Amino acid sequence: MKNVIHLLIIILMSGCISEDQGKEEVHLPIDANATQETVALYQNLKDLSGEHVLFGHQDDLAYGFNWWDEPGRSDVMEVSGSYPAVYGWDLGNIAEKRKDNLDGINFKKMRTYIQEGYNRGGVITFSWHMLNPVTGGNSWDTVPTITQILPGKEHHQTYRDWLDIFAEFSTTLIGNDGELIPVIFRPFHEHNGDWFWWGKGINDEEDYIALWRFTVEYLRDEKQVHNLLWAFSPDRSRTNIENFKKDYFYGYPGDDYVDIIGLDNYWDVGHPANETDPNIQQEHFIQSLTYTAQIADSLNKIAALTETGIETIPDPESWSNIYLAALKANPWTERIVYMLTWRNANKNRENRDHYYAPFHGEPSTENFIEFKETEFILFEDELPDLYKKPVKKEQR
Ligand code: BMA
Repeated sequence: MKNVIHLLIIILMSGCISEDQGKEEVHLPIDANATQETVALYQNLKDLSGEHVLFGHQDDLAYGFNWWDEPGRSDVMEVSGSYPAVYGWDLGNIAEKRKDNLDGINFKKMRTYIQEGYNRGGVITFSWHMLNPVTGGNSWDTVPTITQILPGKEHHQTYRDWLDIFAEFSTTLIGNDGELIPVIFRPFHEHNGDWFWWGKGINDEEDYIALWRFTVEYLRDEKQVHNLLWAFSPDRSRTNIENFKKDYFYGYPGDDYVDIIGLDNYWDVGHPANETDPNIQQEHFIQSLTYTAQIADSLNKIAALTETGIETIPDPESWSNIYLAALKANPWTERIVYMLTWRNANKNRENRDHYYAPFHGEPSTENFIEFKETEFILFEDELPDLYKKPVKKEQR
């Protein structure tokens, strides 16, 4: 009898294991050698999708609307009681080994902010307003560039050198747990626009794809960077909503080169250049999120609103009426797993009102607190451990 029970237990267990393995197989990032924490982050985000949206903010720990470089501070924390769940950082200027990024954040300090966020359980994402490797100008120096930096081309070595610097920065980010900090890397964003040197109309689509693929292969296979999840993020303003599912794929490098199906959408949330009626804009916002989530689902990937916001937050109820309303609009929009609002530029340094999240005394604060308090939206203080292997839903 004892033997029969033993056998039964073994049979039952092996059933569980193979089911687990099956699940893991379909949930793996594109890097087969991704670190355990990176895989866990990917799987946990996928598990949270449909249940919660993580709130994120660019440059959150480095400065705010009226402070600069004061340890522990964060506009989001000061108004809501919690740091954001997602921290965006930009590596613009790193390639030239400059001390500071393009918005004045010292790279050594950025490293400590990244570590602080990770140690508290937050998610880190990088964009890279990369200098132009051909002209030495900035990201907005829109001369045809990609064709000159691909393998075998005149400026290829410069590009490789810059990736080496990126690799060195990314592989020396270590948390208090002694592990490499996973990063959602979102290179060459908004490439369907024509404002960056990697953009549409300036380069051929196949060159953009070749650049993306080279970048993945070089960092992953040659430089052995294994703490990255790769996010693709076209801009909504250069898609036709009627044709979104086709337009989205401009420059798409392929399923083996992308983990996160992202969308940058400032356009439908009140962009000053968008003259569409606000109610229609809201409908378009919902449609764009619905389609993004459907695309992600069809590819078995994760969907995210990789950049959003309205400069100066003209509508103080927008956290409920625009963002939450759209994210909760239907079971598809609910699958967006995080949203990243852009930076709160420091008023003294930049002498302009360029902020996208509330700060102490800013009129949308009250509504932002309501937004934070909904069960659906997660800030850092509500996060599960995203870096541990996920517990299957039914075991929670
Ligand atoms: C843009 C603006 C710029 C900034 C750049 C990179 O959207 O905020 O001021 O330099 O992002 O962060």
